[in-house]
Amino acid sequence: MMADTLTIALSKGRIYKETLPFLAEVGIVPVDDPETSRKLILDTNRDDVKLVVIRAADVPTYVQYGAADLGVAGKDVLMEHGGEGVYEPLDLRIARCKLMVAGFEDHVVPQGRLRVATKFVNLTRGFYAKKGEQVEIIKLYGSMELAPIVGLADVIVDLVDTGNTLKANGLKPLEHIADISSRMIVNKASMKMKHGAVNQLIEELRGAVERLS
Ligand code: PRT
Ligand code: MG
Repeated sequence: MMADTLTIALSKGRIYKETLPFLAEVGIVPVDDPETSRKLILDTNRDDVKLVVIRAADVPTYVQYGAADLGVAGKDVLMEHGGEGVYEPLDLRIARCKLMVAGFEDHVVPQGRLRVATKFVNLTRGFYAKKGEQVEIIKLYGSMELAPIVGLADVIVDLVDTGNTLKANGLKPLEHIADISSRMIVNKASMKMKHGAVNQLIEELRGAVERLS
């Protein structure tokens, strides 16, 4: 019988860079470099493993619909997506950061609803709903740190690593929402239909994470 082909969805940048050593440790080496190649589907040294390189926020969607069998996505992206149709069997412990509420230390709490700017609309709604707070969420696609400065929002919900970006804009972390790292996710149907290949790869990667991190 022919071996099942596995497609793994990754995003360029830190997730690709930090996943590469784990893939190498289990014997998967891409033939092309996504940072220089324009190809969106990368061959690897293994005929049965392909990589697709897409936007970070699109990884759960590709895996949910089975366009990729597996993927690597930040917990922030997974929380925002909702995790429908995917399993999350392995924490790769890479691309770590914190999801925080941030703003001016002395920001005035408005009479009406707090205005929160973020690209994480769903998870932000969930966070404040859990606290029983009614907020107005303003969807942005980037540069969230600007929003409080120009009066677009009272606070932001964003990822914080060193805190340098907040600091450079006069903002402070105010509330911790979640610790973030990247996770291996698997399409639920692939987990059944390609169980042998998927499970073997996950367990090999689990070992690689233990050895390398
Ligand atoms: O960049 P692009 O628009 O293509 O997509 P993306 O931002 O979704 O991808 P990418 O590669 O930037 O991030 C992928 C994943 O890395 C995220 O989903 C997180 O899980 C994780 N990660 C880890 C981070 C950071 N650390 C991080 N520091 N993602 C973003 N940042 C940004 C943050 O948004 C803020 O602008 O870095 C800035 C803060 O960094 P400090 O060090 O100044 O605090
Ligand atoms: Mg980015």
